[in-house]
Amino acid sequence: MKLFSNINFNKLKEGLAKTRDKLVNKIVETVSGKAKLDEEILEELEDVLLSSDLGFDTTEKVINNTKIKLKSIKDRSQDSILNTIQEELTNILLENYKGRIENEIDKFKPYVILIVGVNGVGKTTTIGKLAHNFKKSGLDVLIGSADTFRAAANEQLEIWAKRAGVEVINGNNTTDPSAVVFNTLQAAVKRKADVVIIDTAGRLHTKQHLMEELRKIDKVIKKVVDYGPNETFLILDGTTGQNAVIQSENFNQVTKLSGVIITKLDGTAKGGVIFQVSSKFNLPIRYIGVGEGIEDLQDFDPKLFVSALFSKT
Ligand SMILES: Nc1nc2c(ncn2[C@@H]2O[C@H](COP(=O)(O)OP(=O)(O)OP(=O)(O)O)[C@@H](O)[C@H]2O)c(=O)[nH]1
Ligand SMILES: [Mg+2]
Repeated sequence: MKLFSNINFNKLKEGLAKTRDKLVNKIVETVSGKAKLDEEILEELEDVLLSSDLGFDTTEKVINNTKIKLKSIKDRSQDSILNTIQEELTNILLENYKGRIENEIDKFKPYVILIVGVNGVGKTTTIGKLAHNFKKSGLDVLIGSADTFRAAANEQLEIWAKRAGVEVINGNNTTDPSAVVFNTLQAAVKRKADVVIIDTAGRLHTKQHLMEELRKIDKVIKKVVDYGPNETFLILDGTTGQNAVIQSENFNQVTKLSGVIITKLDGTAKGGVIFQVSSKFNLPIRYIGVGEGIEDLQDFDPKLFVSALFSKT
């Protein structure tokens, strides 16, 4: 497989401008001009992290680790303190990092990816972008349109699939998502597709309903490929801050998530939520959305992400 990397550092940097402003520039302000690093500065730093959507536990972790590390470092210059915080933020994301998904895909045929998330977070758009990325890696991709709740859902998915140059299996007017999933997987096995991506509805009314629906889909997947699904990715809208945390909590309770994709990181000041979601739920961030175009789903790399966030130019 040729590995296709969709990381555009400049685009990432641009997209993170508002989060940088809220998080990193505030950290710099707090640290700069201070003679020594004392409790007062640490408390100020804590406030900056808390107000940047990192949440209490993740903030404590970053602050405590920073404290411990700085104790063993002689150099207390502003740069050294900033580097330490940058390192600790990176470590938060590295804790659950799983690397490139392409390293796993070869081991299963088809590799089955289920996409879940509440309505409007960017599931369908992300599937189009994902299909495009996989296609560029030379993989044969099939999409299953299991959002049977909304009439226009098929059409939107078809448009994205066309852009990506991949095929969609839809329900031919069936209202049963599981039936679509079954047909998609059978088709994938038959033509020896490399990857199957399944779109689901975000509009289920109750947690109970959602749980039942996802359980049914899971069962149907296993009927065709007993190892599946390989991934259940939760899509979160990065602009929603704490709501993204609540959604993670809810989905984590009803299904076994394997990773998170955070969309709309372009232009939001709430990108700090990425640290909280990863750390609180022990989930790897697998991709990030940085725009509405087909090229705008980037592989997630913790070091690059935090470097882009801390980038001065
Ligand atoms: N700026 C920006 N917009 C995005 C991104 N990802 C998705 N969007 C926009 O978010 C809106 C909703 O996207 P959809 O893909 O339709 O969301 P969905 O989760 O499938 O929605 P439902 O099917 O209604 O549940 C669209 O207008 C997308 O263009 C992103 O990374 N950046
Ligand atoms: Mg959709």
